[in-house]
Amino acid sequence: MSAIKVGIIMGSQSDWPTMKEAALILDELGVAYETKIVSAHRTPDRLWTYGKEAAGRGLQVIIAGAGGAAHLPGMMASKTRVPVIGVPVQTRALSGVDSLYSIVQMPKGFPVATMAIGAAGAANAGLMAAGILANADADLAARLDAWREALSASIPDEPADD
Ligand code: RP5
Repeated sequence: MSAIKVGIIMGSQSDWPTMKEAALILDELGVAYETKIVSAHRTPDRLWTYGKEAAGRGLQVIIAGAGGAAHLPGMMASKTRVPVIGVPVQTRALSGVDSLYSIVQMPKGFPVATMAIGAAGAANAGLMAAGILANADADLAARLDAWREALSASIPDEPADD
């Protein structure tokens, strides 16, 4: 198993069904990752330690998902120079628009690469992380190119009735 370069973190166990979409993509592409529950509000010390140690532990990308008052991605970006990809988790009360706004409007200086709300955003976060790592990993680049080609090939030319 190669060294872990991607951290998938989330604010709650309840975020896992969404964030698992990122993990499944990384599984498909053969990218090693770790998963952790790190809450900006409920476990702030865990957030601080994770951010402080991320670069030194060799993490190259952090995928951070949270819902509602989704401060985890932004706070993580403030604590580490490791690029943070934010995933707004879909909420019941406001359908994830609250999550999106909480993540996307970062002040100049501390960016978060914000994905779409929900499962598609989480899957795209996995693809984005793989794309970043592929810049320095020719084997991964070939796997990612093949993955993209297979997706394109799976799209029919014409619509069909069910
Ligand atoms: C956020 O609050 C989490 O990221 C989660 O999306 C949301 C709800 O958390 P639970 O109450 O389900 O644990 O911090």
